[in-house]
Amino acid sequence: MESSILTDKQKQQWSIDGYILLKGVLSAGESGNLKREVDRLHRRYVLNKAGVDPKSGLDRRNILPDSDAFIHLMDHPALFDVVLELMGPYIQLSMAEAVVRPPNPGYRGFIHTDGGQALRHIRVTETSWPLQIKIQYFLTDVTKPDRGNFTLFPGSHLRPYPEGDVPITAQTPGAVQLCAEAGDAAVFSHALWHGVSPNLSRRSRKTLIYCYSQQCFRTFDFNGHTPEVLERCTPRQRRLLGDLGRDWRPGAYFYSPEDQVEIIEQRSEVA
Ligand SMILES: O=C(O)CCC(=O)C(=O)O
Repeated sequence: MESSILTDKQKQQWSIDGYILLKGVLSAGESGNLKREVDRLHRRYVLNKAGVDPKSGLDRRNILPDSDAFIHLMDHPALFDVVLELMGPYIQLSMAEAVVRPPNPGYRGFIHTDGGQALRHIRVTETSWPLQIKIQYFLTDVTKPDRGNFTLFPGSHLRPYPEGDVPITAQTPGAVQLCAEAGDAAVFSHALWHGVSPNLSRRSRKTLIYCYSQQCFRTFDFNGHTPEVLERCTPRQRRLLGDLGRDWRPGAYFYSPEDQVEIIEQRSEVA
């Protein structure tokens, strides 16, 4: 990609802090529609189950089969060019998750890095493509701390974070609880320590989390996709889901296919 989508200030924040908060990337109509889809999943997979605590939240992975709106979001025009600018074109979608975090007084929140034991030990330089990024789309307003805020430790993607016996929480010095409105999105790098604050409000916080990784990695949420999902996708979306245009064979991911840049950098199409 030749021109930059990100401003100098955003690029600087990405390098130094390891995240950026993008304001108003989804229209009110889009975020409202996605929130309704998340509410539908919440009812279907949690609240409508016999004997469930009505205050239960939702943490549903691999949501692409559940709605075309979730498929469309994987290369949404407002965000996908940012993904390409940060990561380059040799990428795949690694996860798509819907989260509802209900009020939870007494909960301390949690902080972690993604990718288990290994990924937190890999800290790339400021000028490197990241191994992975995540986008958190906010579908409800979270305008004050302790409302189930997405919480992060700026700069922790560049240095070993002190781990010890004291649990790291949203109250640990250095933690930033992001305040955001429905339609905003936070983009963050793979080794950034992050998590969620307690929700002391009376409203559930609702978000969608999409993760992209370099194509030579394993995906987190998917082990292949059904023809039913792939038929609903554009060629670019299918490529993001691992359809390389050829059958898997040893070495299939050693290099990306020759048409990778052409397929991935085309403008978004609506499926
Ligand atoms: O719900 C949250 O904000 C936490 C998200 C998170 O921990 C993650 O994306 O790994």
